[in-house]
Amino acid sequence: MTRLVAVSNRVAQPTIESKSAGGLSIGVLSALKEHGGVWFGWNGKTTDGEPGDPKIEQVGNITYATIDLNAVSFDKFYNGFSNTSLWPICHYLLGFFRFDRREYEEYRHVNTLFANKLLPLLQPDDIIWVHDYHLIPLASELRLAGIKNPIGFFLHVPFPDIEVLRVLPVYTQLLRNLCAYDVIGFHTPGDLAAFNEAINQKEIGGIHKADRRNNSPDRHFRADVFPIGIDVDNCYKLASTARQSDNTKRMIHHLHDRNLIIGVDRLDYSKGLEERFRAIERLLQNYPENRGQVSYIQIAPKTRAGIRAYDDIRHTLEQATGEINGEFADIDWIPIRYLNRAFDRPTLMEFFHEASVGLVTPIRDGMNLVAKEFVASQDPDNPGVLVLSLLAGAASELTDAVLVNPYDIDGVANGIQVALTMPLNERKERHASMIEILRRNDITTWRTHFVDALMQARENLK
Ligand code: GDG
Repeated sequence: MTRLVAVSNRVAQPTIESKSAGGLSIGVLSALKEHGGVWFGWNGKTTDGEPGDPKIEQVGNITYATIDLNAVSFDKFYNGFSNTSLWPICHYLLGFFRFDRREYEEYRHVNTLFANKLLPLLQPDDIIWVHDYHLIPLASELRLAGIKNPIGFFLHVPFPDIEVLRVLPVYTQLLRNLCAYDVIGFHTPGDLAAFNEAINQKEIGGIHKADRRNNSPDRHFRADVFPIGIDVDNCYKLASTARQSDNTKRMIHHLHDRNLIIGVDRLDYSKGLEERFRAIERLLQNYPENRGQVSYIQIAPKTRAGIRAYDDIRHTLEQATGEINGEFADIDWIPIRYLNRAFDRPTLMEFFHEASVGLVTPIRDGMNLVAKEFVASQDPDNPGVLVLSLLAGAASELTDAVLVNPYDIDGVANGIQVALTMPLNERKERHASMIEILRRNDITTWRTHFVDALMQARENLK
């Protein structure tokens, strides 16, 4: 029987309490829950020595196979090349980019290690689905070890334009590594177009559409768009238990019937939080009627502690919150509640349900699941309005959101004002049209289309 083997850097293990799993884990877990299979990757623990054999744990229809990583190796692979070279490049944020060849070598070493630890677990009929930028060379490593199974790769972050990609000294190697997969998936047509342009560059020997061979004369790869989605009904089910959780009751009590504006993001400089806080300030300056009438709650659980840019953004936001609250707060009201911690998923969906405005304004994002969860959590008879960055992948599907450029502080403030004052009929129409898109491209469609593409790759080889 065909097993689905998902591989990602981090595995969200069921036995470890994790309130903020992040977009990749949410997507992989939902796909595996439906299909069943194996999830292989790092368990979140570092050791002084070399990692041992994978620890196997069966929960329901999912087999979790996880390994430790050596602490020094992890630092160079994850904090270094993955998150200080690749992440900024993929998000067009070159001011955060740094390159160190030793970190790149460790990145390759960890990919070799992943391949070696995964090998003994693989069966001839398995289809393998590798996730995200941490593991681009994995298929090449598995092929070197003789693995013939179909292997797919899904990129959860944007694929950058060639002129940006070229800043990375090792980009040609990584492009060749990508071409070793049978299926390469992106969130948006723009990402796919950027990839196609990159592989046609002379530097990598120009892999043309008609001749997409991946390291062997009998294999071709398919690159395509698979926009990640959510479980729409599940979000609404969690959301519509509103006013039941203790946190939600307390939140509503302190809201005093004011309009709630909500943001939920991993604490990451790509999420545009500083610009968003300034847009709230501008809203209160440009539209003073909102003073005392709106409450903005920003939930931002910490991630990637140990990378300087992530500590810096925390300090910047603490300072901005202090300044804005200092300027506008009254005896019985503060404009911004900035919560630097995670909440459980049902509570988040309940908060979305209560909000008049969902503020999702990343300065670049592969897709952005929060935008989709916000829409799915709304009451169709009285929905809140999504204010969405044009630079998030989700904007290519959710065209009925209030679309804004996150760098344009006045523009975002204006977008929030439009959302706050939007008539009920228009809110209902926009919501209905977005729900239709969310249902069409939901998590099942994402998983099914990708797995079907891998099955097809196997057929093509016969
Ligand atoms: C990457 C790409 C792409 C957030 N805070 C809490 C919490 N979350 C959940 C959200 C959502 C997920 O984490 C975040 O997903 P996003 O898509 O918004 O962003 P990334 O983590 O950057 O995800 C992104 C995604 O992969 C999927 O391909 O869309 O572009 O960057 O589900 O609800 N969950 C809980 N508590 C929190 O405090 N429980």
